[in-house]
Amino acid sequence: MKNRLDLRDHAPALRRLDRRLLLRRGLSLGSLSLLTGCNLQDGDRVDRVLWAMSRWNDRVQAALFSPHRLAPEYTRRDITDPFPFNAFYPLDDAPEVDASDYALEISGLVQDRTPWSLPRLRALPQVSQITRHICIEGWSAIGQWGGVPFRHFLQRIGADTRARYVGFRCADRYTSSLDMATALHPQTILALDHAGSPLPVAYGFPMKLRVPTKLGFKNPKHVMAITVTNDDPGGYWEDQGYNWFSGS
Ligand SMILES: Nc1nc2c(c(=O)[nH]1)N[C@H]1C(S)=C(S)[C@@H](COP(=O)(O)O)O[C@H]1N2
Ligand SMILES: [Mo]
Repeated sequence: MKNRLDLRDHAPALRRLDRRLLLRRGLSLGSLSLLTGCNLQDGDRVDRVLWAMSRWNDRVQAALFSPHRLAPEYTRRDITDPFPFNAFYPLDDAPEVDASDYALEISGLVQDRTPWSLPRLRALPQVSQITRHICIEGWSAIGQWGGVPFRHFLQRIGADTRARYVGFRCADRYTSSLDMATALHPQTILALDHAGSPLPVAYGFPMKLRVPTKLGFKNPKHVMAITVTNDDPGGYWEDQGYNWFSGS
């Protein structure tokens, strides 16, 4: 134990984590070193230890994620108006995607890689949901989104649903990714509408992923390309240390 990192150096942060684990999951920090499966060495930087914890947290969250547990749905009266805009740049810089030559790219572990035009996406079965979007920056808002159940879309393109991840690339070079269980969740939708009309530029025209079981940053807007893969695609915020699973 001598050359192990002394976790007591980070007591306040760890106490908070311990409390959260205990409250939310009935786990304790005592089990952490056993469960991480990584030896925390003396030379390890604190950020590496925290990354290791975050990856361990992903595994615990993925194990506890239920494909059947639904995010709460709300009524029209609950809708936040105006709905907030957020991106890693100001609204004026949001990408203007041309609807007429939009062609959603498909790659990876799928049978049919034919790109999708907007009329073809609109011809698929559509659903609508009123759910809460929660941003890691400390705000949340209730909105209405409409579009194609993503599970249906994945089946339609012959995706290998045993693959681990679905990755997204956006018109503004934003990227994100989902685990397959979340991609197949009944409330995950390939959204084309916001508040009953085609998505405005602010909220991701012409298409975004609406994932009410995930934090806002895992809801990519202006999606141009989708890939099904076993190699963790990461993402814009995921790669900067935001917890990858980020359930809400
Ligand atoms: N393409 C793209 N998608 C994105 C982002 C972005 O900067 N670019 N920001 C994410 C974050 S952090 C949030 S909170 C939501 C904001 O979505 P909204 O503008 O519809 O509220 O979009 C997510 N998806
Ligand atoms: Mo966010």
